[in-house]
Amino acid sequence: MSDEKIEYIQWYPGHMAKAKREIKEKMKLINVVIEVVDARLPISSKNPDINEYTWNKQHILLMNKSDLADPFVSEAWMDWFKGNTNIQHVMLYDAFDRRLKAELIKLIHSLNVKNKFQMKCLVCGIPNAGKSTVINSLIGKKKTQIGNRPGVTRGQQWLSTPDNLMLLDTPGILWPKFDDPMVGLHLAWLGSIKDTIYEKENIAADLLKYLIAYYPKYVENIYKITLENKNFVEIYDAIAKSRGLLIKGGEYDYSRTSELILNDFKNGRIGRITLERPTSKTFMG
Ligand SMILES: Nc1nc2c(ncn2[C@@H]2O[C@H](COP(=O)(O)OP(=O)(O)OP(=O)(O)O)[C@@H](O)[C@H]2O)c(=O)[nH]1
Ligand SMILES: [Mg+2]
Repeated sequence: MSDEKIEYIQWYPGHMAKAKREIKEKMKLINVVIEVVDARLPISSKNPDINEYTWNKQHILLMNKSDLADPFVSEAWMDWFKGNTNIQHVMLYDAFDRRLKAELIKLIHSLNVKNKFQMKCLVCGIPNAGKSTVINSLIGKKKTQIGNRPGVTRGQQWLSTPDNLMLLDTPGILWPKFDDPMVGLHLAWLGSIKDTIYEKENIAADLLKYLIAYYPKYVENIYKITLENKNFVEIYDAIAKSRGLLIKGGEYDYSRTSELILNDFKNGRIGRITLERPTSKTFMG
């Protein structure tokens, strides 16, 4: 995919600027920052402004949704974070895994902070990274609303866990400008950008092109089609046909086909896919 063809996506609505202000106001109270990123996009889903919150706090980075990411690339990212950043604690995380939850609780309690008896943890990150799900799992009950779309949490909320942690759930925050247009595109594929601000069919087409180039077998398996000797439009048609997505008159329904591909990717049905890999040039601002 060449950059010129990519739709430039940007999403920084007023509620995010407000959410950022409200987090800053609370920072005096916070002992530990639990930053949640998406393991399928560990750097581009990491807010470059995060140092404003973490510089004098204990910092735990959760590479969440690791069950949806390529496990080999995730290991490479773990090494990269340990070797190239000063983040104290990095965990490959899955908010539905009880063993990891126990490990996280143990880690938080082991941290050297004031107010050890009621540690206050900020849970922050981009929209749809899984912040509220992580919190619910630590509480052991569904106390915060979750959903596989961005902007589910609209305001801050303090929640306490059975083992005396105070967790601050916060709305997902992005940043005013993505320097690289690929970042906006990738975040849209993950469901971290509101789907009314981009052209779904374009974003799905870019995703399908990426999948055909890097994961052709996954595409063949999930949609029960063959890619050989087909051009891009024929592949789109084959997916629509295989899933019976037709509109009146027997035409293929590109709108629903686009939706299908985006949802399958977002929910990890296509396979365990990581969109970025660490290289010797990877830099974290
Ligand atoms: N597979 C998988 N899905 C997860 C994981 N964590 C969260 N999810 C799903 O991701 C979606 C978003 O979760 P939320 O907890 O609402 O995300 P959030 O970061 O609070 O989102 P906002 O409040 O919109 O900023 C939900 O459908 C969750 O079920 C995980 O570790 N693995
Ligand atoms: Mg939330």
